[in-house]
Amino acid sequence: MKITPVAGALGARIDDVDVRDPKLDFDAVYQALLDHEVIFFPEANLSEDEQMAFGRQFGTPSIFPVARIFGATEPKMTVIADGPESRNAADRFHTDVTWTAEPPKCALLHMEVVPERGGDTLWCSATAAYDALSEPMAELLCSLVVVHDNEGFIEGVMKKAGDTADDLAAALRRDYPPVEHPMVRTHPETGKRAIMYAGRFVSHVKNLSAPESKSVLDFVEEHIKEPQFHCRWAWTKGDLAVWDERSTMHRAAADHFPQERVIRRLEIEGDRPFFTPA
Ligand SMILES: O=C(O)CCC(=O)C(=O)O
Ligand SMILES: [Fe+2]
Repeated sequence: MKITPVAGALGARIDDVDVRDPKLDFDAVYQALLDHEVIFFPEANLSEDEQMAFGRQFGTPSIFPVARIFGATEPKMTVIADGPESRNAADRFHTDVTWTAEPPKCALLHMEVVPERGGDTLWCSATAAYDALSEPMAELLCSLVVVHDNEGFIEGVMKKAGDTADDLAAALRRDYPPVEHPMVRTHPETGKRAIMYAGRFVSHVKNLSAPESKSVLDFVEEHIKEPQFHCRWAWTKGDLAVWDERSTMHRAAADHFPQERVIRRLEIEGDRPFFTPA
């Protein structure tokens, strides 16, 4: 197993390993995930079952809220496809499904259809972004609680499905009301602090006036755009990426429209985010 960092802040590729191998040193893989925050397995070429089996080693595969509303009782991959009819919507840095009380711990994304040009994914180290804050700004962010909701997600669903999604939107609002998360979270395993931010899943900062909340969120959105916190993966079909949702944010470059792009994503269940004061 050969681990090679791909950028300064985060990300490593892992070569010379078959994740299907029953003798896989999973502890070393998991440590690489904690150390590098996102790990890449070039041309892993996994079937759906193989991705699920590998995913189970990280924890309990989660049932995506939409699938749950449609009655799913077993975890299933989410296939995210975009093309001439629908643009890629993951075009802002976010952490996944933060509009639930216990957002995922990590995610496994397998590339199915790669556009001829463009279509990279970027990750941002939320720990590096936290570490770069000045002391007074870090102190301010550590004191804040942020309200996350699914309005931005519902908007995307409605755009794709139109009015037929009315019932789904109502069910999403009923089953997943707005939820509060710390602005800075403590990683439950490494103890590191990370900025918890989720783009269009973020509603407002609790207890701040509307303009104060907007200013703080604008600052965070601007701060995390700094390329020194990022790594970027140019996909080949069959590549697998695994990222720690607790220490990273990610976004699609979303520069391949109108070409088709298809990914298969599995989320692993996480715990309630928390902040531990020093
Ligand atoms: O399409 C991408 O590159 C990223 C999509 C995304 O946000 C996700 O899979 O959670
Ligand atoms: Fe995402």
